[in-house]
Amino acid sequence: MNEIVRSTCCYCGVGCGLLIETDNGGIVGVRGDPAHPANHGRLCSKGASLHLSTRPEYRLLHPQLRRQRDAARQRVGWDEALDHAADRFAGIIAAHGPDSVAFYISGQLLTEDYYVFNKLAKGLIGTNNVDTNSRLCMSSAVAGYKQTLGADAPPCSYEDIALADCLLIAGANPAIAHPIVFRRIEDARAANPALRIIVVDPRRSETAAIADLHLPLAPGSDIALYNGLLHVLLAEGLVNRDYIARHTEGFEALEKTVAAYTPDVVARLCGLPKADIIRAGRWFGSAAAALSLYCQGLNQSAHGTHNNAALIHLHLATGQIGRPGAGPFSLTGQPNAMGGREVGGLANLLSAHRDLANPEHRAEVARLWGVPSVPERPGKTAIELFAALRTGEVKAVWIACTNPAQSLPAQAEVRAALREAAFVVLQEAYADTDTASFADLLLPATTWGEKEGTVTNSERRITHLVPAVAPPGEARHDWRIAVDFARRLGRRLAPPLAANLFPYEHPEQIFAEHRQSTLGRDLDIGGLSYSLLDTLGPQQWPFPAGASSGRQRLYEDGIFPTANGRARFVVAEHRPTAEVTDASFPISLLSGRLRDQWHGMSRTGTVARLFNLDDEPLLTMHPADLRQRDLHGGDLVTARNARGSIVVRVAADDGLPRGSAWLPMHWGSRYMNSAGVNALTTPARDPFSQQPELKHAAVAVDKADLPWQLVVLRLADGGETDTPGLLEAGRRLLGDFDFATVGLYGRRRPLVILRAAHRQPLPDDRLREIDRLFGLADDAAAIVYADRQRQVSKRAIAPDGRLIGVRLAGETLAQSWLKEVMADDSLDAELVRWAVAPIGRRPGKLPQRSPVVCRCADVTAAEITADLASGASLAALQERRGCGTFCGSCLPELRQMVAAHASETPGAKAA
Ligand SMILES: Nc1nc2c(c(=O)[nH]1)N[C@H]1C(S)=C(S)[C@@H](COP(=O)(O)OP(=O)(O)OC[C@H]3O[C@@H](n4cnc5c(=O)[nH]c(N)nc54)[C@H](O)[C@@H]3O)O[C@H]1N2
Ligand SMILES: Nc1nc2c(c(=O)[nH]1)N[C@H]1C(S)=C(S)[C@@H](COP(=O)(O)OP(=O)(O)OC[C@H]3O[C@@H](n4cnc5c(=O)[nH]c(N)nc54)[C@H](O)[C@@H]3O)O[C@H]1N2
Ligand code: SF4
Ligand SMILES: [Mo]
Repeated sequence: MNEIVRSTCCYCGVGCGLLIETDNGGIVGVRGDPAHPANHGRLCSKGASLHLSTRPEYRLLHPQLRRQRDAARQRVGWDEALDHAADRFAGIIAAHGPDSVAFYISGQLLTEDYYVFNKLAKGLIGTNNVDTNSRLCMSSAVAGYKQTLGADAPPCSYEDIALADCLLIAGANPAIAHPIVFRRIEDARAANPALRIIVVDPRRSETAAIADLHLPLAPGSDIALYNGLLHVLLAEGLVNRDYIARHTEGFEALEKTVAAYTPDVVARLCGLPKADIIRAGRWFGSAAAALSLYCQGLNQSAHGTHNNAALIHLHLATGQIGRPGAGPFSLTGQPNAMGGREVGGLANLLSAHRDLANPEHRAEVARLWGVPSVPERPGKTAIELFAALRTGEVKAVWIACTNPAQSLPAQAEVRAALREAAFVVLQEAYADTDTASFADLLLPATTWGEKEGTVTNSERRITHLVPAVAPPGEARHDWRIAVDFARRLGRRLAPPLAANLFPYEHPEQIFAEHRQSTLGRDLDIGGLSYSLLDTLGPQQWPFPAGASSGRQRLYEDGIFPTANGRARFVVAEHRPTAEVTDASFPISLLSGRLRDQWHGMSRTGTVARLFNLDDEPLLTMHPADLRQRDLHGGDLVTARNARGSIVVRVAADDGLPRGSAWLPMHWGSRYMNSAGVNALTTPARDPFSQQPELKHAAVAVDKADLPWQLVVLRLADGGETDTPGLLEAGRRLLGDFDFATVGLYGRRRPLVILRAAHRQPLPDDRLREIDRLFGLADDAAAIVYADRQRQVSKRAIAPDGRLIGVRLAGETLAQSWLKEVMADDSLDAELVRWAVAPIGRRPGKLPQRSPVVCRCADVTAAEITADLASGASLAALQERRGCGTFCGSCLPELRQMVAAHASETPGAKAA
């Protein structure tokens, strides 16, 4: 029987609501939830394909334990797993003290999960060593808000996007990273011709396409730019002296500082035209409502806190805050980065926006938890934590819902630390992330669609989630695993104290305790409960007892949560990036996101459709930089510095400034033969937030001389059930080549693609082994081509004339057309022999794929035309193919196709 369960998307911080459709205990579909205020029914390609990412073959289903270093892990029961973990932690704590253990958790956990981990570390064990991947993500935003506004709270709402008349999008690429926020930006653009959009990004990003003014500043020069804009505001009399006098402090000192940031100086520091700096200042300063949207381009910097502060200054100096359409709106990355911050899930924070450094706050939390004290010594932040693991100061680490062996900078050090640690626990939903290979204990966790608890999105909106399906295998809820471990550890460490610390049998008990901790604080949610969230729908905090709805906007009264109620200007000076490019390492390496992949790809990397836009990690560079190195798009290069070296393919992008390169962050050791971009990134970090400078590393890029190439294209002819095994086959081969990637592609059926290159040809017996691994060994169904002299060997397998696999070695030109026809599973039997034709000749009449109209549902113009011809209306098209029902960006084109069809066809109705 089909059922519909309300939930949210587990990807980005937009926090879109969706409806999960289940059938027979399995998830069979998703749709945007029209009733959710974050998205009003829209979803992007990632959210819209969530139901395709739930296959049990990819999941971690049972606890696994390795009792001795280098031994294989074995399946164990939950009791044995957790008792072992408690013994190890208790032993290490007894011998080396509470600070010898640590927890490294995630902004993708639910608030309740987070709460328990925090209490376990700070309340029971007595260590503040609990940090999260938010350290790589939002900690500079947290510090920036706290330094200026006094508390870590984004003051705006998504609705402000429609109300602004100047949008400053700085170091953010919402077209890719927050697509449904971007849909709102597009709507605002369409509704308000006077809207001015400024995009500050070294790259001409996908978001820059919508900008009226793109400021491609030099990487890392944001402080100079915002100081320069403030200089312009002052020079042109566009600051709000009255607001500054009544609601802020510290302006005089800043005014002195920015006097030196003249448009000339800033033009030089940022590499921007002076006129553009002045224009941006005027636009911001003369707007009736100015809204900033910002993200990792500001945060992931060795001066990220001041990047944030310098931007917030512009709002304080003009009074563009606490009003409709105005304010500094930090976009959160992960679905529940906000919830983690609310419960104090960072090494320097305590529950409900309390500070570890504040003795009163520590006493309050200790009272609340019923423990004698909360430790005073700040915990280790992410980078410090892994450095301490490497030196042995920290001996055991419990990792949950994050993949540090891919996402932390300077991977060589991180992986050495994980290898040498005395005890590593990993609590994961998926089977084999890069971190899993280092785990002594693997604990299977439930994930999207299976959990109950709450999440808070970028606009402070809390949604209550309920499970749609039962956990697979023996997977357990994250809060439950933490509680079961805490009880066991409590019995070993402090029996009387621990007896009542973790009484929870249901997540709402945890929520209630968290709610209690927020009373009277800026994020007071005293009026919320699960049932109220179910009846009223998702709510923004604060929501104190007695309130009838959450608060849309903060600081409307101009009173800030600082000691004297005034917001603060802090003096921020321009600083170079931690690593400056030079003759040996002349390229500044940027990294970030692609639209259809999520971080380490444990989930998105299982969905073939999500590779169709980008199926390889490409290092993009300015065409002039390529020419200078005698490189062409498609060539392989080595990118290296003192920390590591990787081999990738290059592509030209004239939207990049000269002297920089850009690489997506998503490909790690499971999809390529290196750790990916974080082999090269620097652990240098911001002094206030301790957030590392993931966005800038100095590297050298040179041509890689790997003349011998190999490509395997293998259709998963059994469909999704075959895909995991084929991907695994590719993975086993990655290490055999100087360059290799494995991934998916496909529409009708998944196609697994291995691409490799090597110094010299592989011998025939190795090729045979590869053929065997990919199920291409059947001689009866094989068509082969070999040119010994040129060391070319090709093999295609076509049982009953249907091409299911091709292996090209030595010469691989046919791969691009083969990829397309195989993905459609549309190759005529007579064309099969072309697969192995010499020098990649292509057949004359190749089936041409019609252009894709709806990228989310992957529907082509031909398919739409065919449906229209058979009498379908727009509604019927949407129902049948899903096109135009996710992000909505193709709706204008769809409507136009329907109208054109109607006008050409007498009697047809335009829907
Ligand atoms: N598709 C997809 N969406 C995601 C995610 C994902 O993995 N995939 N992850 C989510 C998470 S956790 C996060 S944190 C967000 C991140 O969201 P964003 O921060 O919007 O995305 P990024 O691609 O990391 O970087 C944004 C931009 O910063 C620019 N940039 C680099 N250096 C500088 C600089 O010095 N100054 C300025 N002004 N800009 C600079 C880059 O060129 C890039 O275009 O995305 C979230 N959404
Ligand atoms: N070079 C470079 N590096 C970066 C960045 C960058 O821009 N450039 N961005 C940084 C940023 S902003 C971020 S946020 C990080 C993200 O980095 P990570 O946190 O390492 O990324 P994910 O792949 O999202 O890891 C989450 C893991 O949790 C698992 N999981 C999913 N759901 C659940 C669940 O419910 N419970 C449990 N226990 N596990 C679950 C997933 O399978 C996945 O392996 O990367 C950072 N690293
Ligand atoms: S914008 Fe896309 S990825 Fe982000 S929450 Fe919405 S559907 Fe999910
Ligand atoms: Mo993030």
